[in-house]
Amino acid sequence: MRRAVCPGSFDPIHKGHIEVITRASGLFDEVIVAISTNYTKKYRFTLSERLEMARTTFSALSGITVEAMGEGLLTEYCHARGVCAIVKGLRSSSDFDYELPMATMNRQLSGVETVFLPGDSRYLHLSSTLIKEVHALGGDVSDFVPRAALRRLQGDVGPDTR
Ligand code: COD
Repeated sequence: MRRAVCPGSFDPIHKGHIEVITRASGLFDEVIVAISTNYTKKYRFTLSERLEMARTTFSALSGITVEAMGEGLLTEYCHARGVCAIVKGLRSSSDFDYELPMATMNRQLSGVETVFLPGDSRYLHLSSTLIKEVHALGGDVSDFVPRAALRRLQGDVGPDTR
């Protein structure tokens, strides 16, 4: 069983994330979408809201599961969950410059490899930050996020307090 992890904040999940995660699931037996919680970071959505958006998005796809990653090192999470590879999407050379030291550190810490997938050209401009800003200023982001994330952005569902 070759299990990979796609880690991220997913605040909220968007179509760039979904496209990379779906392609990763074609390369591995199982892909875990691991949602991070970093208490020094300010999120728009709670962990349970981010879990719900991702779980709803991938509910029809076998081989993709969604769970919380916790606060610790990603390499410890990989070890605990029997993960052999970390999959990251790349939008630009600056993403690569940011990701390469983490990939090297993670391999030296634990032997886990990082696999980079080039983002799809339709979604290279997408980031959760930009989507939240465009939405907050009244722009239509419905082409960029799954229905579950659009509902959360629009406040059509109450806060998830679990
Ligand atoms: N197209 C393709 N890929 C994309 C796009 C897009 N439009 N947008 C984002 N992505 C990729 C990102 O490159 C990233 O790989 C992934 O999707 C998730 O993106 P975000 O923005 O939701 O997540 P981040 O960048 O906030 O997540 C950072 C991590 C949680 C992955 C990172 O901080 C981490 O590994 N933390 C664990 C703690 C740890 O081990 N630290 C030491 C590292 S050496």
